[in-house]
Amino acid sequence: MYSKILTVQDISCVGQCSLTVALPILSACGTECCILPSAVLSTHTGGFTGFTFRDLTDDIPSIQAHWEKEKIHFDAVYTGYLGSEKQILYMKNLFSSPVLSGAKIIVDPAMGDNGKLYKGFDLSYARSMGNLCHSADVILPNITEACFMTGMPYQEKYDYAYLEKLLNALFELQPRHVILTGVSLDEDSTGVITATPDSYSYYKHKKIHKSFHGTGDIYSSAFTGALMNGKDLERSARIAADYTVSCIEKTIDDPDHWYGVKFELALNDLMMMLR
Ligand code: PXL
Repeated sequence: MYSKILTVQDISCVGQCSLTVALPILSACGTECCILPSAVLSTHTGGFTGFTFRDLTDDIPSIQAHWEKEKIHFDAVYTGYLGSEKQILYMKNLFSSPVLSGAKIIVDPAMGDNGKLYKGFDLSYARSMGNLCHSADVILPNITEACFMTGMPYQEKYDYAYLEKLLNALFELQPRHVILTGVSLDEDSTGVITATPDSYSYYKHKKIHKSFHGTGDIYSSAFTGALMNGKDLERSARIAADYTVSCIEKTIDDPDHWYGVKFELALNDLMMMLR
């Protein structure tokens, strides 16, 4: 099943995140990857200082208008890091454009981790992102992003009761499905929850005790690639988790490689999992 996916996120020129991972991963999954860059940064914003930031918000309406004129159509859209609140509003408009009629809508509300928002984002941005979830078939927040979008308090340690509350709060945003990432109920494991409004399942895997930039983008790209290869939600969530772990394992022994993960070295594993 060859599908054409539009992904909207930034170009961090250096840093193995957003478009520089989404493009190769979606291509490796055998899907056509079209892009709408939300901003251009010299590096990502985690761990680097003095990075440049060119906001491309104002280019979005004319790019969309051109695609509409050309009758271009995508089978899915996957949004990640967006450069401004106005851009979130533009995404709402894009989601209802003929270029995306009948398309799967996948929203990764990439804006924070470890209880904090990334540099440049505030509560108002988080609320707007929560609003964008309303149109989505699948949203892929981590626990931090889920808390900021719903107003639930962030906790480092939690139990199933807390997670159920968080899922209920997320479903009030009215996405069709939720994949909640980075769910760790004990010291040695982490995992992902795949949820509909009535049920959820937990895929638990080994935890690597170091966090890396860009793994959320790698997860969402692999998830989208698997889903658009006809895998069901749960299977796609597992494939993406196994691939992300494999990327981290290929990086962990290299202390100089702190800004991202060597996802390229595990692309073959991902392709095998899609067979
Ligand atoms: O990986 C998420 C991400 C994407 N884009 C930019 C970022 C980050 C995380 O820090 O800074 C620019």
